[in-house]
Amino acid sequence: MKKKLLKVVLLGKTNAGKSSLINQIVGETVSISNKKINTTNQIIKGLITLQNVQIILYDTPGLNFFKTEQGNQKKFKTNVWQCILNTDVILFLLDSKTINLEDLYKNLKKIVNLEKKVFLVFNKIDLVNKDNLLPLIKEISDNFSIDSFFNISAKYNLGLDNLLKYLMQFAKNQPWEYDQNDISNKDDIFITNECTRNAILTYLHKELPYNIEVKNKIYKKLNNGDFKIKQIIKISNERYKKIILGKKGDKIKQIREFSQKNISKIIKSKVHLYIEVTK
Ligand SMILES: Nc1nc2c(ncn2[C@@H]2O[C@H](COP(=O)(O)OP(=O)(O)OP(=O)(O)O)[C@@H](O)[C@H]2O)c(=O)[nH]1
Ligand SMILES: [Mg+2]
Repeated sequence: MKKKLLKVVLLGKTNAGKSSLINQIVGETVSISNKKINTTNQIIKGLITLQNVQIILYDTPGLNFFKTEQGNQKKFKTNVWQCILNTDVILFLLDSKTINLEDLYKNLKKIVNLEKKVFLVFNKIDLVNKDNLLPLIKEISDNFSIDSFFNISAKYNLGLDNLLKYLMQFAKNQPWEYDQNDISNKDDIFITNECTRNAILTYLHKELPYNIEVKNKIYKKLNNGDFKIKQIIKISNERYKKIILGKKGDKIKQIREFSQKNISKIIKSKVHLYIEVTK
């Protein structure tokens, strides 16, 4: 069978469930998800190859990413825009519980004239009554030419088979860009660093989690099959150290344990995680 390729970009506000959807489709965690806002901070590709079709799913930072950080936002917008232009299909994801039509229309106006397929995906269908979405779908179709609407739950894997099947028909006769078994363009070190960033997002509040960077220092498979991983949390200000460590080191303990557990799940091995906090 001839090889086919399909490039799909996921767009939507922060917390719409873009990363959750990609992970559920790929079947592994390739992009961290969190109930805190602005979890994804760069474009990550999730990959799935079904028979002769390879699908590249581009996870993007939420459309309202850091409204206040002008420099960052500009760079991120350029990257996302280039990514959109490079793809065949746009999946615009909505959190069905918090739809703001004015905001949606503002975003749709920017993408509906690009001559790309645009699908509107109502996510978190587990939290709402589907029937309540019907008048909304009617109103949106009256105003924009949307190629198709879907109801899904990324978290509970509802409606995803249907969505995937539908997407596959838009694949083009093109060589694949990745190996058949690849699931992401990122390596294991990336996702293990991200697990610690996710733990920091979970256990620390306000702006602090957004001002740190996690780097890998040691990533080693031991003779018994366990992994020894050492990471550094890079902080921009010395005073953050106390906050990250917490009283008697209780915060960093929680962060380390949470991250270690998630890394173990992802790399399917026992992990010994060490974390250092430095400027
Ligand atoms: N109930 C429910 N929760 C969901 C569903 N999909 C995602 N979530 C939750 O919504 C939150 C945000 O999910 P993410 O996947 O991080 O959202 P995102 O769009 O990638 O967010 P950013 O990276 O910040 O742009 C997490 O707590 C998820 O568990 C769903 O179908 N149902
Ligand atoms: Mg995300």
